[in-house]
Amino acid sequence: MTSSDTDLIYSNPHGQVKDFTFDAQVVEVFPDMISRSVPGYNTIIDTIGRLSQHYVTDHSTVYDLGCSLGAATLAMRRAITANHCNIIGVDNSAAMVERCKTHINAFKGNTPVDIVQANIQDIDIEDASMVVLNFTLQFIDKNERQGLITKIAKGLKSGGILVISEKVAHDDPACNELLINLHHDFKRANGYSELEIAQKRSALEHVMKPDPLETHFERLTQAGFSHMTQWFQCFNFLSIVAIK
Ligand code: GEK
Repeated sequence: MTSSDTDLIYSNPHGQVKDFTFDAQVVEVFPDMISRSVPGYNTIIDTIGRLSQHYVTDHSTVYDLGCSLGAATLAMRRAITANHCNIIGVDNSAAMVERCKTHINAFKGNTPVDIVQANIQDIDIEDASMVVLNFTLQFIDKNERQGLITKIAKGLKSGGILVISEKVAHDDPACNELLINLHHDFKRANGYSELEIAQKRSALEHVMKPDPLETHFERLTQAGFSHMTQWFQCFNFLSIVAIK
């Protein structure tokens, strides 16, 4: 069964597959696309909400970097119990930002939310008690990742947390292949065809560059975090939390 918000972007042959962009066509189908493509997405969003309840403190700022349609922002706004804090959602896609604002405004909440169109490499991070990079770092130029994580570490208050969720590349080729195959099985089980899986893979090849888990831990350590744990993994998708 399909509806107008079902992801059918790669269901017909594209000839030459173009690099993936977060444009208006993707925005239309984004919730369906991400929940059928990212194993554990809903669990991760729920857990981001739960973490915000514990870690967001009074008079602090919360950042949702690469916020897309604001799923993490909404989960946090629902769960935050701290007073006088605010959430800033940032995305560089104009189409995402426009739809995200409409989406956020459709729900009520006590914590003010500001959705900003910008590159996350260019924004200031200040007085933060929680920062979320939910499947965003993998789209940032590899040379800019350390600078971004270091900036976030500096902008976090003591005791504040950074959540990083990513697709990862396993160092061991046999394990990497096993995890990729399981992920493709997951997509098949969610109704994606072989053509859709293959074309999406080509579209993301030059755009999304996963790191191994060890690289994330090394980067966090270099940025000055001394507490970090991987709290979730399903196939080659995982989530880490680091505490300042
Ligand atoms: C969620 N966090 O639903 N600056 C700002 N935004 C960027 C940049 C950049 N340099 N590069 C990419 N983006 C969301 C899901 S999606 C993940 C995040 C996915 C944005 C991009 O426009 C897109 O909206 C988002 O990062 C990645 O919890 O689709 O796999």
